Amino acid sequence: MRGVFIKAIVRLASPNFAGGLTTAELGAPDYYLALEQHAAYCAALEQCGLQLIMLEADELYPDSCFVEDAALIIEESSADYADSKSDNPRAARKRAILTRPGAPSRQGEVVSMRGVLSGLFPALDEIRSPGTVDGGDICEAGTHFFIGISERTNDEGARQLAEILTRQGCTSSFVDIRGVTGLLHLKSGVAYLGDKTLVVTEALAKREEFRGYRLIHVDPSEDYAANCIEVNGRVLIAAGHPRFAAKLRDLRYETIALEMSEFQKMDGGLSCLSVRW
Ligand code: CIR
Repeated sequence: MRGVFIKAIVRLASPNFAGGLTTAELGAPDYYLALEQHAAYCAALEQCGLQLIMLEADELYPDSCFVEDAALIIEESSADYADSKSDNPRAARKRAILTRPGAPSRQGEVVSMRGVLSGLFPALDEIRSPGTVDGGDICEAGTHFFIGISERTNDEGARQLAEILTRQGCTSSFVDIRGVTGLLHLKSGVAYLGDKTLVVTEALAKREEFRGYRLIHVDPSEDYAANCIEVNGRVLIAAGHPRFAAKLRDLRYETIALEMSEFQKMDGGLSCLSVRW
């Protein structure tokens, strides 16, 4: 069973946010509008019941508001836990994993993430050199994790992560997205909504790795919408994607649409603005 999300880490964009990495060619983001959009994003997470841990902006790392890339929190799924007599099975034991972002300009983001997570979790796992992993390449689907091999997440990083996941009783499979046009991260093209259901772009829809899942296809004109997040029964989606919004509505999902234009200009999506657990 997928547990309830109770907390999330978010970080404010810094005034030099526009100096981060991007391939989007959508122009420079407006910092003040980004702050407004971020505030709406945070409010939506709170509306879904999450308690937020808000980190200060960090000018040393213009991409650091994309906190998802620096860490991952997983639920242990060991036999011990499954058999436990806890009266609250949803209060699962969680473990934190520090990643090692693939872009050299982002690797230092892990330092402050380590400080935050070590105050919240008794022990941290971590990806070590020469492995690299961006959190955006990790798609949790219950106790299974799809790990994207991308320009940011290399084979060694994926191997280390798979090993950590196995130790926690989870399974994983690799999805090589190198060469798929327009996909920075795996989760730029796939999202898990619970109940063995994945949202996928056409570029990923036929992948063998996703067989056995119910697929919700994103219209190619709305690829950016694939990066959506399910939070405690609601789905946060990027505003401005009417076909996708209608499709989810028809499937009886409750959605919250959020303006993401300024983050999209920096190749960011909804998932990357928070670490949720
Ligand atoms: C980067 O290129 O690393 C940032 N400008 C955007 C990161 C987006 N992260 C994500 O989708 N998980």
